[in-house]
Amino acid sequence: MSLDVDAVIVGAGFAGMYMLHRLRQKGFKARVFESGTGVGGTWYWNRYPGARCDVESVQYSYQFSPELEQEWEWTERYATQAEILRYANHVADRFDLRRDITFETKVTKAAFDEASNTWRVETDRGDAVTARFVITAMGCLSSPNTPKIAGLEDFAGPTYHTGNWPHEGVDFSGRTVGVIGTGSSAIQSIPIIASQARHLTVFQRTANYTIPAHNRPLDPDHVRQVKANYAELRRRARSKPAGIDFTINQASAIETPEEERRRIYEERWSYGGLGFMAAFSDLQLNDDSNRTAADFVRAKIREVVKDPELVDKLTPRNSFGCKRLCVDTGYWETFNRPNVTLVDVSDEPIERVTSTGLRARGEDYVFDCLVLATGFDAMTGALLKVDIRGRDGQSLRDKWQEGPKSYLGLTMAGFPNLFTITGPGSPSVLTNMLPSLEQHVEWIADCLEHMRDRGATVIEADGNAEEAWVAHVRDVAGYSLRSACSSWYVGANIPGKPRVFMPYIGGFPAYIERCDAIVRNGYEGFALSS
Ligand code: NA7
Repeated sequence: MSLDVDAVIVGAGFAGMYMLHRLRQKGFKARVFESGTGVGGTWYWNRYPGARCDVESVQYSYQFSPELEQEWEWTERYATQAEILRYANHVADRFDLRRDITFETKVTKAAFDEASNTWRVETDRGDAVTARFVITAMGCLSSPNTPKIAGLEDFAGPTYHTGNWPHEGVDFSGRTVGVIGTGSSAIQSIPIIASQARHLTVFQRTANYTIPAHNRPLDPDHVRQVKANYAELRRRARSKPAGIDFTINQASAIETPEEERRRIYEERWSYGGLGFMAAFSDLQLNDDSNRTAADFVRAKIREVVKDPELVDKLTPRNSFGCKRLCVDTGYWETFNRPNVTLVDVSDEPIERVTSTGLRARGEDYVFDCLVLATGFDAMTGALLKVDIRGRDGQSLRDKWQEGPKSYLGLTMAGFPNLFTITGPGSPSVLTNMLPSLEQHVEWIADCLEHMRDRGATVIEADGNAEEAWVAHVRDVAGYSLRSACSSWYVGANIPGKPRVFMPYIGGFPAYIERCDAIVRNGYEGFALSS
């Protein structure tokens, strides 16, 4: 049977773009399908006001090309969505990627044909492509969650989801706005929406922790230094659990004398950003240690927010960093503004959306525009939207009925020649996504090359190896307080989703070592055949 391409890649975000480039470098033919009109993935869709990456720009960037590293100029400590999207477009142009990307086309089905050991991939535009391999590069937070709130379709004004924002932007000047949600997207957008809108009403189900970004233009001297030592920075980052070059304090929070502990927290707070999580080594391991961080942040809220009733509502009750930690610019300060109202819907769900606003806690709130900052069906949502069928026609939806099961978050038993970049069971969302996806892309490309060299046409994860990996992912998660609260990490934001801690929390270095060891041991846990 003739193949149309060696590999179909699903998605032209950072993972799909690099996958295409890497496969081409190794002489494989690939076709990328992308539902958007352009490249950039997350940064293509999430154009809401204030959207930024909360990993510093010099680290949230590709490292596969030293030339690219040297020529691209980041302008701020944390890059805006617009700047990251420009970078993605620059990469697409620089490496001439577009000619192998089909835009505005969704992959709807991928089925493995056991007679020919190939995949048949179908799209919503009627394409039918045969490929030896399918590689998903669909992102972990790419399937927007629109909550099933009664009456949502009755709202007369415009409704926007932060994860699917209009390309032309939205000007809220002089308008009244309702925002549902207080996760990262809300925390980034609320200060900006509040500065434009006549009035903003925020509906909060769970109060969240956030650390100030202290964003600033990048100092050219600092950039010169980074560029002169980029390889060293990348090496250090790779040796850290999150794949980000933070200074990790190995001390225990609870065993550190109070005054010293406060000094350390203050220092991290003034520096800003996600590095706050590394202030002590046991913040996610020990309840008492965690409480010291939680109390420190709660005290900061009291310092900033003037109205004690608001302080009470804005104070998170869950453990610190259990939901994804946020990074903000002026979030709590925003609630001191006279044009902002906070409605706590933690104990009573929003009753319904009406034509003029919404009804909650027995009251009607009226506004012109509604913003859903309600997150995503994380990690599995995008994959399960595609009808993926492996051996014996088994569907991925059936296989994952009780939660995702994979070997390394990369492959699955019963689904030969299918790779999932940053899939559930890999470090993915607990790390800097760029180095994480680069590691997956390189592992996959090396694997395909290895197969070609030895004449193998099929690779498949062994069921026992998969089970052992799933158990390992679950066991490691059990040590962390992060697995204990209702977050999107465990699927708790999607009604009916099985409660499983989806990413691998054992750390990036341990994960890389495991992937490399598997290769050294002749693709241990995989069956290769011709
Ligand atoms: P998140 O972090 O999942 O936040 C979604 C927010 O929406 C969160 O506050 C939710 O409350 C809230 N939500 C969701 N459904 C409802 C309903 N039905 N009623 C009220 N409130 C609701 O998504 P983001 O887009 O902010 O961030 C996603 C990730 O992107 C982020 O972690 C970074 O990694 C980048 P809840 O907390 O579930 O009670």
